[in-house]
Amino acid sequence: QTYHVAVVGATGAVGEKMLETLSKRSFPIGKLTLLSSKRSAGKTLVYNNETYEVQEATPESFAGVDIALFSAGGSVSKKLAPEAVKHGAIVIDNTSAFRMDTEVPLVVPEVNPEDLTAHKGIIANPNCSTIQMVAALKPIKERYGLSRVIVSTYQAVSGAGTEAIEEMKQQSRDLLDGKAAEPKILPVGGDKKHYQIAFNAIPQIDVFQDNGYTFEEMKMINETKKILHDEDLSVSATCVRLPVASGHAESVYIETEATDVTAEEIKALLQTAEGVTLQDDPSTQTYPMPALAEGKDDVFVGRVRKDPDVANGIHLWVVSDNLLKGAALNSVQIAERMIEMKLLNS
Ligand code: 11C
Repeated sequence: QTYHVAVVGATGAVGEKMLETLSKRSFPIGKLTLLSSKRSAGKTLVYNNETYEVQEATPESFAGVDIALFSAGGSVSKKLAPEAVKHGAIVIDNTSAFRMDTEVPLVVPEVNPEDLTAHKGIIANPNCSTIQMVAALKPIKERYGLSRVIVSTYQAVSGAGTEAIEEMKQQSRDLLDGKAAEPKILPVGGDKKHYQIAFNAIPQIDVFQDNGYTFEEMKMINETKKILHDEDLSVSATCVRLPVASGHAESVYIETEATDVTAEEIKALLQTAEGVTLQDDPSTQTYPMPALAEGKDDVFVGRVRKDPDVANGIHLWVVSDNLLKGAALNSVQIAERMIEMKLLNS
């Protein structure tokens, strides 16, 4: 059986990775429709050696579509995802538009695939920084219980789109040439101030909320609780943008419910966890890094060690390609899992 797949936001950073991922995994596509905003419509893209013209996404674009992968920004999803569902499509939405909607499952297939059964047409793909963290934490929570998570992120500019990658490169060239950097986009396109990202670290991803946290930090807090089905879990986040093109890194401090867990036990557990690769050997300086994770599917975990003072405290370093497991790959894996679970119209 094959499916009519639509990619909304096909020309963006995640859209490009979605096409690569669908092709690489030989997703059973019978028909492919590539959609975008009016601005990018008319561009051509190649999929499996065939050239496709990208069309402007409208409600009518979804006639006959089985699976619509959305990654064109929250406002496009809010407007068009319900239209796609009306036309009978299953929507897998990579934006934050519906993630906290109680009617919408928020899914990482290795973590909470069972939530897919409750879908009403839209399934939300979590934020990239949340996905890689919960993939590492789920097996630990299951075996040892989890009471607290404190995460600090080191996030790549590709999370803010292709223009942000270009901004980082241009600023780097300008500064090395002795010219001034010209910040235009980061930290947030529409915010009042912009700061240099080249040779810098910016402790702001997305806009500030009234509680002093940024929206990215609140996404990590709220999405983690929803995906792990644990509203009582204490979660706090500090999200920082670094001049790295691809691959988010996270320093994660956790407290388990069990008090006698060793770092070796956590490592042994993660060694066999689905979608996780342990890279942890101080004697050979082995640990995950964004440059090693780029282009790879897994979530990489290393630097596992006990807190020196807190009996149930453990530190982890978690790295993954934010455009793959953090976005495109997770969306495609959701579609694959729905096929396996017979949750798609046949
Ligand atoms: C970033 N995590 O790195 C963001 C990008 O809610 O899907 C993903 C935004 C989202 O800037």
